Amino acid sequence: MTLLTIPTQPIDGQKPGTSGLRKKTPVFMQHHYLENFVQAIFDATGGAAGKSYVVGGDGRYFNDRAVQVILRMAAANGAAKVIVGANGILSTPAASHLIRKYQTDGGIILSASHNPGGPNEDFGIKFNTPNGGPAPEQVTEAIFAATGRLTEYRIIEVQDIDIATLGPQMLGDMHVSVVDPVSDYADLMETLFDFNAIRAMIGRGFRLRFDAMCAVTGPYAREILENRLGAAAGSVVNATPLPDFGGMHPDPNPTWAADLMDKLWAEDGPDFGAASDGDGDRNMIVGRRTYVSPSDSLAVIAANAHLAPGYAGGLAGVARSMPTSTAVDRVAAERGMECFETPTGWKFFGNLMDAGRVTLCGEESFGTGSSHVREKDGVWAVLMWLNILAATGKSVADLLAEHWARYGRTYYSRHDFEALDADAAAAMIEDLRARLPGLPGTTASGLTVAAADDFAYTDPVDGSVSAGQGIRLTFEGGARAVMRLSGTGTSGATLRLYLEHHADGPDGLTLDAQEALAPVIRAAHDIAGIAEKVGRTTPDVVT
Ligand code: G16
Repeated sequence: MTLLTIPTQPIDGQKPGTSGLRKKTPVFMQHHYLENFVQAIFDATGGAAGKSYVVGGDGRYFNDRAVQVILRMAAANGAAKVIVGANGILSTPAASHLIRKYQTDGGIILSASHNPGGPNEDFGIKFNTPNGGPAPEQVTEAIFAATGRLTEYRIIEVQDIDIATLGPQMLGDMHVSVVDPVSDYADLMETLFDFNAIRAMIGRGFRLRFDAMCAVTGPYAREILENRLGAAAGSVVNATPLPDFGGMHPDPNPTWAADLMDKLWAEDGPDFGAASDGDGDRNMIVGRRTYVSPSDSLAVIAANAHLAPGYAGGLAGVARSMPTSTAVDRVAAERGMECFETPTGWKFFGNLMDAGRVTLCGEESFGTGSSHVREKDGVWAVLMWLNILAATGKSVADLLAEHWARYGRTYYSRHDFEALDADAAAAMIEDLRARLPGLPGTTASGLTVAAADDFAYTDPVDGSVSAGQGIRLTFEGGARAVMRLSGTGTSGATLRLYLEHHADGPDGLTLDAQEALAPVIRAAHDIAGIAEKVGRTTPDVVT
């Protein structure tokens, strides 16, 4: 075994986005690309000497090679121990749990989340801090700065390490512990939810379908839903993680999980459906002929979480990302809970959870989670819903209808315009930003702008400020449109247009969301000039 110090040079563009560094797989496979970024992580966080880490990923193409490189680099940089999921597999929430459980100095997670995987698709890497959460902006900026200063990286030359066999081994002076990716996580779920009640509901004939989309949650869902909770064999579909996700786009939304939607709309379809994404942190919840928008899911969970044993004492507070609908705010107001509005990105919830200010967090981007880990958690959200259904004996449709009857319905939709010319998209946002001060009082498509700003967030725990987090247009009558460019794409730009409109009820709660939102959709297009500036009139994906 030889310790090598390899000369290198900074590589442009290694700047983490909303959630780590995401690029096309061939970019990551370029000479030194992964190695440079890993060395920058170590350099920017005080070095790896004597430290311990968790390493794993969602199993996408290049995951296995990247894990070997990271282990060899951790050993060469003097790390004391690495805990690695068998075959390099860990869902993102399971990795977060292991970091916390074994109190490591952080973790390196390999995933491009909901982006497709494969030799010509996407790959990603991110660093999680010792609290188990995604590195906050100060840390990702330090990593980016370190990528610009690199002159060398350290790695040991050695045969591939056996990461298929569970148990301890040594890599030079570094301990490597290969762990079952599922068991610790599944045990944690048993402490939070009433497995007996869910098992009894399933025993009474409740049928469910979980679509793992050939991504990382298959083994987790099989163990928990089928083995521990007694769902019929085959309830978990697309359950084998594949390097290219079987060609699927593992993004749990009605567009990409269309097969699940079809099954839930079919005659004699199951009572409950759910899907998760590449790395297991996202979720989509569907009832029989009932789609639950992520914002509504967050609000329903906020109103009912106390029915799950792990949350019986109530929630300390809730948080949502700014573009997420205000449905949860209404629950928080009624319960007297603090409710925080943060920028897009799970990393912004970490301080609030660490400070004990919030228990439950959620985003419109199919992310929901709690302070049991510091990542959003797809399987957790599914179990929370199952626990609520078991405790109330209600269907998803009834639960949602009763929620709307009590709190009103916040109609919500996100329109994505993908693969835009990056310069044109940035220019459109810049132009809009420049016009914000003049917008209040003006009218577009019959709606009058009441307020217009660019969202800035001051973290209430550490005082850090994050500006430029999305353009907000609020209209008289309360409708809202938000626009921002995605920070997770790997080619061109994606414009996200988030739309909401609240109806108090009791009438007008059962409209089609697009119909209810039609006026605010028109106004947002008019004001931003989407057709004129980026040449699009219809979105590629609607959620
Ligand atoms: C990541 C972040 C989320 C964010 C989402 C969308 O999710 O963790 O907080 O809401 O991206 O971000 P954007 O709108 O910038 O594309 P994931 O599941 O991709 O890690």
